[in-house]
Amino acid sequence: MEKFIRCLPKVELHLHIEGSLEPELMFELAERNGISTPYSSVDEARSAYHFHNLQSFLDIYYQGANVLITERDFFDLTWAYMLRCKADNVMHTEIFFDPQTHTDRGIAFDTAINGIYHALRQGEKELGITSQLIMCFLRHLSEDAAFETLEKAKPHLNRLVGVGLDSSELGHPPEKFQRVFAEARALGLKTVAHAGEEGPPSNIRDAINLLHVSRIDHGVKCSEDPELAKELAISRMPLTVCPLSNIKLRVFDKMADHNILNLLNQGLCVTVNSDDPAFFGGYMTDNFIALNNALSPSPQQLAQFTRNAIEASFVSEERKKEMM
Ligand code: ES4
Ligand code: ZN
Repeated sequence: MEKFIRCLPKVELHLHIEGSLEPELMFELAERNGISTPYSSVDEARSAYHFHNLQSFLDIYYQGANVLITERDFFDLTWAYMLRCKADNVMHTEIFFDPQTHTDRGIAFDTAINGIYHALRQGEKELGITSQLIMCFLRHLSEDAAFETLEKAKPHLNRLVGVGLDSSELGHPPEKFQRVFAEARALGLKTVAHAGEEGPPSNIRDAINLLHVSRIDHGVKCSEDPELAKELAISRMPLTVCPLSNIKLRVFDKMADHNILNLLNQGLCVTVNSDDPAFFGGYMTDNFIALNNALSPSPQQLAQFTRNAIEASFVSEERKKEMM
């Protein structure tokens, strides 16, 4: 089955590029930029990656991003991820970046997006991997800060397929960003949002009804509201589920408790994704293998995750047909 999983063509729809920063590259970039990290070695960094909830992870994740200074740093980060996609048989990927994590440190919006974008283009040319870029607003920051970020994105609209909403879900519900999402949609951008990761099912409803999202990122808490789960199945609203992330951040105690297979069996458009693979213990193949080991899905179910991701992706019908 591992061979089947390795060979299975995959589509990733939930990946924070800053969360793909491996400790080895973090140290390389720190040295190149003459800055220090809180860790004395790669092993020490890895052993600090133990989390008890989302916030305890976010604190370490934002700190890691401090080594990203130049356009080349963002390129190198993204290129390393594209090579990983190749190794994992990922045909297409739709990645997030968090501009505010960089602009709030004095790094220009353009520096970050240029480096990321050029690596994505090289990935398409040299590796045949197609991609899209989604800019996320940090929901623990203000609505005004999100509007300022959207303003900075305006010269780059042709490089962005959509906007998303990430960071601390508890205390920062979707309604806080209703107006900025409306403006993003008026600019022709699609919308997605993290909802129902740690927060209640009502955040999933609000992301749909107030932010008009095309996908829910995570969404696993929908099973606490069976009526909502039924509606998600009927509407085929995609959920970008991240199994290893959910275990590392204690959304579920263990993989055997994960609800992804139940949701699939109820007809929801669930997909498998890696979220922050450098911090959570693995990329796409690793997530599939972890699911396989704990839940023993059939080959048909594993393939359905890819079909769902193709259905949920923001690519042309022509590219979808090619991937199906
Ligand atoms: C994130 Cl796992 C997760 N949840 C919310 N925001 C995030 N940013 C990066 N990873
Ligand atoms: Zn995420």
